[in-house]
Amino acid sequence: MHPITLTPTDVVLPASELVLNPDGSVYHLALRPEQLGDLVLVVGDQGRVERISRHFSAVEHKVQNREFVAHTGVYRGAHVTALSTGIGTDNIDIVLNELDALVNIDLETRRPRSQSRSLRIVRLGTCGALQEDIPVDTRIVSAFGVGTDNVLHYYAYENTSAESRLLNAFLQDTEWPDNLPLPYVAAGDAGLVELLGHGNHVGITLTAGGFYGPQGRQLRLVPSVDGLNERFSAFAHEGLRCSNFEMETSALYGLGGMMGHKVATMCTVVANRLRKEYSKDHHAAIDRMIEEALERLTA
Ligand code: R1P
Ligand code: URA
Repeated sequence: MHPITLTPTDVVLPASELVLNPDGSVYHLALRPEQLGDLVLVVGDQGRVERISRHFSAVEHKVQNREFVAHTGVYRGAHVTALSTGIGTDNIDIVLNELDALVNIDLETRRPRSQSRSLRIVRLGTCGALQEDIPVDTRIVSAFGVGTDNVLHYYAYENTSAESRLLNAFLQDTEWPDNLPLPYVAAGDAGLVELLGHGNHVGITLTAGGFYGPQGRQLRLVPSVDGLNERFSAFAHEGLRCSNFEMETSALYGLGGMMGHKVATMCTVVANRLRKEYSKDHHAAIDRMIEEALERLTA
């Protein structure tokens, strides 16, 4: 996904648009530029931040504002920030814009920098598998995010041809219902997907705008379209299947890619929707994912 255009570097961003705290930190993340690592590991769950930073040889900075907890430190000589995003692509909109502001906007002059900097941003999440042969406690790396949320529709972007091919095939093969918002597609960084995907499942991730109805779960309320998950599980495109449901990747890939950052998602499977199974010890499986990701990303 590419931006159609970017804000020119001579534009001074007003106080209402680029919101800064009195200490100069960005509004929600409460971080200043020097408090951010070059590798940012984003997680939904606040509790997972400490599960990452416990591996650091030194923790240099800790901050919390609302659901956004950040620990910055050193792992094998690399400067790493573990950051919780909370749940959903609406939060990813905040997190990605503020991470990008930290590195690509001069917060003193309030102008976009002429030389842009690229972060590595890797989501270490949890997900529900949409394939019977992907068991709980295994890991899925997202080659593409298909967003059934709405966030990217508010940005001026154009798709790559691979993204357009996937979107068209997905709409056609799933007979996308008229009463649902139009999906969008964004690719992850190919190099990171290859690095993290080795020995793991690699697939197309569906990013939903909710955990229950938008992922076809039925408690007391009934989903508006019957059998949608079966259509997703049956979908395959250019060697990739619809592997999993989660709630952040499409916006992470769309916004991160447009801003010029390298982004990827790896998720531990906590639920298998076809086998109707849930992990018996998801914390242990998540810890194994964290160790594998830290190892590979700093090798
Ligand atoms: C739902 O339970 C949450 O778990 C998944 C979903 O994407 C959603 O955020 O990811 P995290 O475990 O990273 O939060
Ligand atoms: N996170 C999700 O969004 N869905 C699942 O089924 C499991 C984790």
